[in-house]
Amino acid sequence: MSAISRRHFVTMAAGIAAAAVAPRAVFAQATAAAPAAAPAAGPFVLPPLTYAFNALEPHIDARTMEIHHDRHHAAYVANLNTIAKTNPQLGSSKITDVLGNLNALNDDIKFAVRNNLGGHANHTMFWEIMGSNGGKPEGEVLAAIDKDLGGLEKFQTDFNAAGGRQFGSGWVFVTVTKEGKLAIETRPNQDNPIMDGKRALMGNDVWEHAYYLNYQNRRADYLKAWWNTVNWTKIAERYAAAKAGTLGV
Ligand code: MN3
Repeated sequence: MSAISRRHFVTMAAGIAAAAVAPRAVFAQATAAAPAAAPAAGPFVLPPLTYAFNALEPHIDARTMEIHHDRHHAAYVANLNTIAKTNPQLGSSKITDVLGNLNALNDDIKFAVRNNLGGHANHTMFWEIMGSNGGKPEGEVLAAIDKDLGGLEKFQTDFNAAGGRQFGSGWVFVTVTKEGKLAIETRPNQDNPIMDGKRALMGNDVWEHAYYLNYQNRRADYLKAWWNTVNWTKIAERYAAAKAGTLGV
């Protein structure tokens, strides 16, 4: 091997090694089909939507989806990459580990990590559990809804009511234990159940940016319509992962 080709090989090998390590920090990896929505300027990557911006219409309009994903979520990712420049351990840690132990962080980044990594985790879950081929809850998830949440109709009514009561910005979640037990819980801002040692099976974003273009102040109408976007196949996968102890964000 000549010096030049050897150097080329070494560079390539280093690149492959870096690529093999990098996905550890990228918990929602890009699929081959969808281009990344933001340039990779650090260890955190905006996960591309796996459906079109208009796929959830008329329940969530394309413009809201585009702004929500490409600007709001992208901003959390960009902020994390900025923090990671001076705190590289942030980019090489598991997101669930960081969110589950925020008090281990230095005071100068704790608040920003809580908001931006929480926002990154929340939105990654949010895009994943929506889609145009929603289906219905069945099997184990339906059995858990019947057992813990009083059946599908009561669950949806109670979930919408909790989302409506959340004052200001925040989220309404269904949390899930390793035993598969479900509960409806809200969180303010970009807090996530991981911060309390729990996991979100699913959740809805009740920040005004999630619905204001189409629904203005009618959050209740948005909460009701949102059920038409829910991808129960994904939620069944998340439920199985939660029971296996492998559910990420
Ligand atoms: Mn949002």
